[in-house]
Amino acid sequence: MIMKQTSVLLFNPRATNYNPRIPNSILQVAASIDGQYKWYAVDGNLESDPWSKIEHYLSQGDVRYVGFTVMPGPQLKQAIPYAKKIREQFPGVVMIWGGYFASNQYQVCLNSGWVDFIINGPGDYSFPALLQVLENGGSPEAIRNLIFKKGETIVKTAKADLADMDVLPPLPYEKWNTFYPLSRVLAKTFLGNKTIAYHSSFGCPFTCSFCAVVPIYEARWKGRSADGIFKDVEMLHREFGGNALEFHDNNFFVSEKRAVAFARLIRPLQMRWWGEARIDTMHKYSDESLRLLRESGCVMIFFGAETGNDDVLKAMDKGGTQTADQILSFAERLKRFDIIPEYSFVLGLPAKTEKEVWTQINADIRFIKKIKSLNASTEIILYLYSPVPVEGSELFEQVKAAGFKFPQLLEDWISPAWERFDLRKNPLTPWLQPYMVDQIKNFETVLNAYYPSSSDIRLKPWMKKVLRMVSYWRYHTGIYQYPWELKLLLKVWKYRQPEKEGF
Ligand code: B12
Ligand code: SF4
Repeated sequence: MIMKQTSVLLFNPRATNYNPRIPNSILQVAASIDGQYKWYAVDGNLESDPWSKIEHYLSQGDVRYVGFTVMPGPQLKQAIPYAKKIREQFPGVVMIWGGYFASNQYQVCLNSGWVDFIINGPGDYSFPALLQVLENGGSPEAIRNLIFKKGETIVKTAKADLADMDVLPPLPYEKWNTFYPLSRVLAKTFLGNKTIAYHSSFGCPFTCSFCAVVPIYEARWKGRSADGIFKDVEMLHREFGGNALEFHDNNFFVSEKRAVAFARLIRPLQMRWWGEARIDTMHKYSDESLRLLRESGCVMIFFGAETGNDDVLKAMDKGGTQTADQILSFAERLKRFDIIPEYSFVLGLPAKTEKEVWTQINADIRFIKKIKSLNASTEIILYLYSPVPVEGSELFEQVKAAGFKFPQLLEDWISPAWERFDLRKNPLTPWLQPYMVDQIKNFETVLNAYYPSSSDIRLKPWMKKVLRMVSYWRYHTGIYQYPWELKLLLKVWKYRQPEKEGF
């Protein structure tokens, strides 16, 4: 293969201030062009001033294409102003965005005038195909998973079939290691002090109507084989000292066969590991499989419990088979296997009346307390519902009818209010009243104090004891208002909620 003269710069905007992870998004994009184009990487998580690094590369004159990976939330704080600056200072550079924000909010990105092309979903074949057309001529319309503007019209090309991850090129860890030592992204977590972040499957086979994965993957899922995953993990363990593992798949446990095969392979390495799953899927796993997962080091699994209301679960299109009873009994079941269930809830969904919204919030709070009484080790993650544009879903239609609108300008996404919205912490949704948000936040504070997360490795056992004692009366009486004393303690001890960092 002949290496092209033109170079590509890939940028991972800052997503976190603590414990950066292996940037799988840009690594996988880099893999798709490695050997064909010279590429550079800038990781915003590892730079105090990424702009000067970007400017340095762009001033060399060989970079013609810049690729940003963009998810909603903090990444926008660098992605948006840097894209603007690149357009102003280096107008000849072609700007290509990918990632969940870019794919789901493509209009506002393209209308900014700073983004030329969006890779809509996986970029493994589309990105090199786009570069090929831009270098040698041809029609971008023929490229799958692409969105761009032709005059004033937005062209959205057809979706490609999901790629077979076992035949995709390996991630260029060694090359990335020449930009930044890989050890810097082997994070210290409750799983281990060098945690590998690994992404082993595309998509998800379900269609929950609040989920950003749905418009991109349209209920498709495809996973790498257990052997393929193990080979990579074993290499990262051997070559780079990785000693724990975090799966970044949307739904790692879709296939029991694959999960069990992987557990058998990884068991001798005795690494602690974590992944995301669905309750109804895993409730079908046999006891033997669950035992094996735990023996292999799987200590915690993240589940979207969402709500304890069966009608709301149905309206969310949670796949049909998840029920409140199942959420409770599965938490109890996992206790037997010593696997910690990490249950996330989406509170503040729209309803027909204000009273219904309020009643549901309080019902969910009671439901969460019931889960805790059955399995106190269950980790609870609370999110406020942030609409995702799942066109055609009943929920999104309801959201639009209630007067909700996304920002019309790209820059508006970095206003403080929208940033909190992205973090699923802000009620820009018209049906959610401030007193409702207070109730959720105050309950969350009391819950965090009474049951501090075991994934916060900085909190000492004595601190947890004090927090529990001080919050006891609030938790049991249900008086959550104004929990200033708890807020102060959590702040002083720098308590870190798992969802603030994404996990
Ligand atoms: C790792 C991760 C993080 C890391 C950031 C890692 C980093 N970049 O430095 C951390 C933990 C910091 C994080 C944070 C958040 N995250 Co996050 N995160 C993920 C996760 C689990 C994996 C991303 C990943 O590496 N995927 C693997 C790669 C290979 O897949 P990919 O990104 O889709 O990339 C492919 C294509 O999209 C495309 N592509 C992507 N980028 C680019 C760029 C170019 C140039 C091209 C050509 C193509 C391309 O090609 C790639 C290869 O096929 C995803 C879920 C997921 N499975 O993707 C959620 C996810 C992206 N996060 C999400 C969210 C909302 C957040 C938060 C903003 C909020 C939250 N509460 O979780 C927080 C921010 C917290 C904060 N710091 O304040 C959501 C986005 C949902 C949405 N509404 O769009 C996701 C989808 C999780 C979910 N299912 O809800 N996150
Ligand atoms: S199961 Fe999870 S990843 Fe899949 S569609 Fe539902 S919320 Fe999204």
